Amino acid sequence: MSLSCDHLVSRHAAAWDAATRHPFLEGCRAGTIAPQQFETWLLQDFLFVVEFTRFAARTLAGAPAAHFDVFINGLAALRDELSWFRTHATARGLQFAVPKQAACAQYCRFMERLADAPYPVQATAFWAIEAVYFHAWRGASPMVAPYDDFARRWGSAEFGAYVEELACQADEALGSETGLEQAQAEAAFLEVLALEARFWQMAFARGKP
Ligand code: HMH
Repeated sequence: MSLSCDHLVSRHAAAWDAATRHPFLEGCRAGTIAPQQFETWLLQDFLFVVEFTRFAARTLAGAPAAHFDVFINGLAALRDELSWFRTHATARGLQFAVPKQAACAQYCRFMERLADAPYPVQATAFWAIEAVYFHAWRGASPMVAPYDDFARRWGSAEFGAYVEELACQADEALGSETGLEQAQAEAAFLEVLALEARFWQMAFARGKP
């Protein structure tokens, strides 16, 4: 049987939950998150998205031409996202010239390592990275202001439709692959889940005394 994105999520339900539910998100929903926690996430996520944009470009580079449109639209959305992050940071008086924290640096190194992976593995990891954000923010919606703006960015039906397109492309790529590459895709999926949980925890722990 060929591997699919749906299988991956149902096969690893506990790890999926750990990546998409966190007290950080509950704090944003309820408005109880401390500014220092939120701002840690904001700055580190910007640094993450810079590297994620590079990963998007590399994934596009190895994709069949029929998959270009979805990635090109994704890259355009990332361009807007980077400028949106800058607007939010400026409004809060924050500077992006901060070092990456360990959890962020580890996630970025993972995406760099995927440069050598076959396209089906990259497509699966790319889908997973967007899919966890959709489920995480949507699952904790609606959020109180000012966090509602963030929940809408990744929790919207429109973003969900994009994630679905990414899943279709990853499924198609996985369908024609050998067991070895499917195993590699599954390992990358699990690594994304572990890195996500660690990223939430990094931001959450930052604001604690
Ligand atoms: C940590 N994971 C993290 N940040 C993001 N912005 C996304 C996923 C989705 O783009």
